[in-house]
Amino acid sequence: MKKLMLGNEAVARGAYEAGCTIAAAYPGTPSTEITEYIAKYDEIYSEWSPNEKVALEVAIGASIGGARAICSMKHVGLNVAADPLFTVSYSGVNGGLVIMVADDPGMHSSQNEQDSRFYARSSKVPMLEPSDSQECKDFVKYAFEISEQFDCPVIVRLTTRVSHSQSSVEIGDKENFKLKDYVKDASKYVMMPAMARRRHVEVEKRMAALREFSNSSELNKIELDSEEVGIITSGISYQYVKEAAPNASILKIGMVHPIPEKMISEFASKVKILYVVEELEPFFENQILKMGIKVTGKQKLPVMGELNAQLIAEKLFDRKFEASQVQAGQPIPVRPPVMCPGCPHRGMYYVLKKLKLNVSGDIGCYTLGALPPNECMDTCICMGASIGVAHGMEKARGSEFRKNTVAVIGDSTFIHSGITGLIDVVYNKGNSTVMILDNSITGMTGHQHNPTTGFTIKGEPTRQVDLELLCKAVGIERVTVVDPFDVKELEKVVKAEIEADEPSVIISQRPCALLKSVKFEGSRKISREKCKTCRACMKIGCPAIVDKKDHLEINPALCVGCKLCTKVCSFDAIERMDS
Ligand SMILES: Cc1ncc(C[n+]2csc(CCOP(=O)(O)OP(=O)(O)O)c2C)c(N)n1
Repeated sequence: MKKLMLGNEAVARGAYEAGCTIAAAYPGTPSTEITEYIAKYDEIYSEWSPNEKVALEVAIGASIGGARAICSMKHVGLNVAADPLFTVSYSGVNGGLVIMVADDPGMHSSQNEQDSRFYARSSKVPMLEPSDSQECKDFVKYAFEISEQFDCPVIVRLTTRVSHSQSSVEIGDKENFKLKDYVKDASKYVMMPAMARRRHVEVEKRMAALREFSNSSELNKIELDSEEVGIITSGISYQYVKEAAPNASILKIGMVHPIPEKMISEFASKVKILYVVEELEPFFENQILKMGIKVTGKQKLPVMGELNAQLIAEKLFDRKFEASQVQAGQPIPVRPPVMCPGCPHRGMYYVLKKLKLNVSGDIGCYTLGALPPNECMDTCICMGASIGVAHGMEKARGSEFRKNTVAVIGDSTFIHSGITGLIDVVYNKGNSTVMILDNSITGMTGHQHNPTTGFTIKGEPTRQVDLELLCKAVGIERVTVVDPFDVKELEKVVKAEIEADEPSVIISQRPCALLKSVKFEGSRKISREKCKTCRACMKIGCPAIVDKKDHLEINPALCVGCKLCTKVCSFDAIERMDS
C-alpha cells in the first residue's frame, strides 16, 4: 500500500517498521514532527526530553539495554548533544541507534545555518541522507542495520525540504526485532582513558570498513546518461539536479559519510565535466578535490541558503530555466512575524519597554520582542543563553548596568539549559533579575509538552516541575509569580527586583493564548466617543488594533478579547463588542 507522507512522518514509519521501541527528542523545526508521529505508535515508548543531550543519552541507554532506539533534533540540537555523540561513537551500540538531525539551509526557522555533515566526520559516525519520503523510511531502516553491523550510532541527516515535503511511500510490515541481551562490558561502555584508547582503535577499523561498505552500498547510485556532464549530489539537491539537468549523469550519494571514494573516481572517469551540487558547505567538494579529481562546485554555487533548480541551471549551465511548477500570479504579501493576539508575552514586553530596560533574550515566541513594535530585546544567542549573558554583562559593566537589565527566558528553554545559568548566577554572586515566561507550553515549535506543563508527549498527566520551588532550591530567595497582563503589578515587581542587591526570579505566568483551555470573553471595540486617540493602546503592539489615522479600530477577526488593551487605556474607551 502506498501513502502520501511527510519526510518526517516517513522517518517515524521507518522507525516503526524497523522494530524500534524507544524514541527521545527535544522539539526543533524542522525535526519536530518525527517524534510527534512516532508518539502515535503505541509500540514505541516516546518522550520529549528536557534537551537534546538528554534525548541522546536516553537513546544510548536504550541501545545499550538492547533495544533499537532513535533520537531526533534540529541541527543546533546536535551542538547540545555533541558531548555524548562523540563518545558513543567510541563505545558503540548494542541495539541499533539512529540519530535524526534536520538541518535548515536558508534559516527558515533557525539562528544559524550550520552543516551537520561535519559532525559525522568529526565524531567518526556514518551519516545517511535521503532525498524524498520513501528514502526517509528506507534509510532509517538501513541506518538501524548499519548501526548493528558496524557497532556504531548512525546519523540520518534531513533538511527542511525533505522533512516538510510530501511524497508517496510504500508501507511495509513491522520487523519483529527482539530485545538483545544486555551484556555487562566495562571495556566497551565505560569510556575512561584506558578503555577509550582501545576503543579509538576500533573506531578507526570501523571507519575503514565503512569506507569499503560505502563503495558497494546501494545507498549510493550512479545514473549514467550524458558523457559530457556528471553531477555528484545528495539529499534535496538531487531533486533539483534532476529538474535542472535531466540529461546529466548523476552520482547520488546516500551515504554522505564516509563518501564512496572508489565510486566517485569511477564516475569521474566517465564524464568530461564534473560538478558537485550540495547545499551549504563544500563538504563533498573538498574531499573530492583532495582525491586529486577536478571538480567544480562552490566556485559557481553559493555556500549560503537553499539551492533550487533555477539557480543550478543558471549558475552551472548559464541557461534560463522554465520552472515546472505553476507560478502564483501575484507576489505573496509579506507577513512579518508577530506575537499572536492574546499572547502573554505582550504584557511583559509592554512593561520592559516602558522601563527602558536592557533585555538579555533567549529563543522562543518571545524572541519576537526584538522586532517592531516592541523592539526591546538586546541579545539572543542560543537556547538557555539569556541568563549567562546577563550575568556576564553584570560582571563586565557593574551593578548600575545590571539594575537596568533583565534576562527573559521561556519555560521550556529554562528547563532545556537555562537552569545551569541560574545556578551560575547564584554560585558566582551575581544579582541578575531573571524573568521566566511560563506560558504552560513549548510555544514556538507548536505546543509540545515539557517538564513544567504536567503532561507527557502522549498527553498523559505526570509530575510537574514546580518552577518556584526549583528556583528557591538553587538559592534564589526572591521569587515572585506575576500575571503579565496585570501590567501595573508587573511593573512594580520588576522595579523592585532590579533594584534589589541579590539575584531574583520573576515567574511571569499566563498560559499561551492558543491553548485549548484558554477562553476569552470575545472581541472588543474602541468607542469613538470615549477614545482620545492618545494611542496608548498601540504601545502593546497588538495586531488587532489598527491605526486609521483619525481614529483607532479593533479588527474583530483578530481580537480574541484578552483585554490587555483595556489595562493600558486611561479613558475606558475599549468595550465589549455588544456593549
Ligand atoms: C538547541 C535548540 N533546540 C531547539 C530549538 C528550537 N526551539 C526554538 S524555541 C523553542 C522552544 C521555546 O519554548 P519556550 O521556551 O517555552 O518559549 P515559548 O515559545 O513558549 O514562548 C525551541 C524548542 C533551538 N532553537 N535550539
